[in-house]
Amino acid sequence: MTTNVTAPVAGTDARTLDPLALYRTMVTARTLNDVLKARKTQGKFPFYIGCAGHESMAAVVVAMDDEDWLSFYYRDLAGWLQRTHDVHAVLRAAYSRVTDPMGGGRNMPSHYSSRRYHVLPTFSEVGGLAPFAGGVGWAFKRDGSRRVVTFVTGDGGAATNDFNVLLRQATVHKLPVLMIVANNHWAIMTERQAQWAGDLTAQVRAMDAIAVDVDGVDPVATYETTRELVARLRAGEGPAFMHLHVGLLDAHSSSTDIRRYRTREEIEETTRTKDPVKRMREILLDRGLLTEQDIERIHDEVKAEIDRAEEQVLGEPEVPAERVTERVIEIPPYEPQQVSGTARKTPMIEAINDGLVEIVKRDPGFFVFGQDVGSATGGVFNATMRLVREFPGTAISSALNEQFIAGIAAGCGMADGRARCGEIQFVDYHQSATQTIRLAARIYYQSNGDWNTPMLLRMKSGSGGGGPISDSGSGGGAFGHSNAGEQWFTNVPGLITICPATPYDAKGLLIQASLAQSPVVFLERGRLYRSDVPHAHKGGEPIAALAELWNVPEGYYTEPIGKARTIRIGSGAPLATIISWGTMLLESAIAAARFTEANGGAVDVIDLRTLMPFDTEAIRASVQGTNRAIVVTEEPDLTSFGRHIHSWITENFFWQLDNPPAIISARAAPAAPYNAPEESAYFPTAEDVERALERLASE
Ligand SMILES: Cc1ncc(C[n+]2csc(CCOP(=O)(O)OP(=O)(O)O)c2C)c(N)n1
Repeated sequence: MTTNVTAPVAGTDARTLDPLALYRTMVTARTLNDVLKARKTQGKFPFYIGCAGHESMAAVVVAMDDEDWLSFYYRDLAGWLQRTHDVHAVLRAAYSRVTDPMGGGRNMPSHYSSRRYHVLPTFSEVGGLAPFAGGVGWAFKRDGSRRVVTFVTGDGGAATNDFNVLLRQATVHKLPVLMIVANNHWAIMTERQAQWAGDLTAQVRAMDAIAVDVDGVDPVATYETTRELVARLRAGEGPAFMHLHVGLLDAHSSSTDIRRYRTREEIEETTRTKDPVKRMREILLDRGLLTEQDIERIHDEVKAEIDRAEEQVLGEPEVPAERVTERVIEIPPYEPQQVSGTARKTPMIEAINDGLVEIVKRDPGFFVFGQDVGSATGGVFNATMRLVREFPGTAISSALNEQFIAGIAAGCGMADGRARCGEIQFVDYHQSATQTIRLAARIYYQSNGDWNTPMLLRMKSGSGGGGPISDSGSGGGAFGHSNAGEQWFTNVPGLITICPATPYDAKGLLIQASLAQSPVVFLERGRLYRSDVPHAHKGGEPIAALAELWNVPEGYYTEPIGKARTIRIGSGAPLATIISWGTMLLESAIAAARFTEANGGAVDVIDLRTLMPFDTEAIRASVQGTNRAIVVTEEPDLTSFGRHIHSWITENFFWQLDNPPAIISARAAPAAPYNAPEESAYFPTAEDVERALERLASE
């Protein structure tokens, strides 16, 4: 891999252990835990999940540099305190105060997060951060900073797909990731045996990671082992796995009654033998570093500090309700530029190649990661062919696992602060990555703007075949290769969804998407990769209003996100507005050309380009003039993005419309079948749009 991103360099000397300071942190965690548990019981806030039994996480953090990143579990209060020394933040999160630095009071307590302290934003989804941690490790390996990222989960979390993806990311690419499973034997009420069979540590070792079992009740042993592992990770020997054996001294959370699923004997045994705070105290007493009086004093001081902090936090403002829609999505500011490069007729696949090259030229840390993309052909659709030829190392072939790809792009984007690109070969197969994509889109909101997740996910979507369906007929993409995709993405808050219809827009929008701080799904219609300008009639002239959009300038230019393009076909006042995107823009333009040729007048064809957030003003401006609207979508006629647009038009223009807005969509079937007759019956075409225009015009 190339090293091309400047970054802080982590030290090679592990921090030496100050056992008294460590003890104080652990006592602070336990005391704060007990205060928060009591406040929850008193009804001061709705939820608390505790750390008792997991305080050795502070010792893990001592063994790391401040430049190293952390992905904590909800049990890692002691780790949080060791890194930040911020008791106030914990109380602010519990009491949901605007001052909460983890998310302005938005997230549940114990979901640790801080960009400043390099603590990745904990998700409620157990294991959810794991693929992101792989991406952070990837960034650290690329930038040569010798930083390490630590990811922590529980024995339940070890069974998640996410954790297994991280194991694969970290081992295949030898990433500097320390993976910790804090095994307390319970996953809510389910015992460890339900999570894996055999020896987990041996299994991870067999995957080619350094893997060790550690007594997590002993903070000093935990520190020593972490120190050793971190040194090996910095030396490039990574990844490492630490199976940390701990005990859970409380119920799972404030919503669980411990006595209903654990026996009295087991609870007593765990309390007696698995308390790391007690063990640390014994170590310090044994070594003569503390007396009983010191211990009492430390406890009193810690309690007084927490009491003072709580009093202060209770005086801080609560969250105003009207904030609820703030910081959902960030659209990059747009500065129009002069496009100066020579333009030439170019198919969309070449425009995408060009766009990727322009991005790499300005951002040498940029790369595309996806199945086959590093091959000589530049993936199965050749989108990365120029990167492979001209910028070695910027198109990298991935394992066959979409969540793996999304995690690398998302985590690396968070570490680098700029979008890195994942390519999903066919949109249909993004589904194993759904959770990672959805969480990436939530981070900005969840952290109340503290974190961004720049990520560019490109994917081939839509019906198989080449060119407009009306010209070229069926494509045989069938199940697994022909879903439109927008129905899956446009309803994810925080996600930008783009679907270009023309080569010019594909390049300009792709470059602009790489500048976004919110994640972007970029739907490339496979049919359009090599499509020519559409013709109203076979063998006739190309549609003039579209021809210009096949001329792609050389060099750098951008097109704005969130802005539609209105294409007027015909002349005079427009009679109707068609709202479409992707391949359906071509079908709509063909229909409009045929209709205006036969009937005179004009039709506005709006190419939405950005599907979410969509351009309400462009629709308003046209529909208010025409009073007739047709939405054309390639999605099946079920709950869909097209239906959303249709509903939005109905709600906003009902009293102005001359007739009910029409929706033209694929049929309500799972996907296009392989055989030609059924496939043709499934997808909408220009004929359907033309018929709708005729009907609306005659009513
Ligand atoms: C993906 C997912 N599934 C289910 C849950 C509900 N849930 C929350 S915590 C938990 C158990 C986690 O157990 P473990 O990883 O062993 O951690 P522990 O709480 O024992 O420390 C479950 C099932 C969740 N939050 N996320």
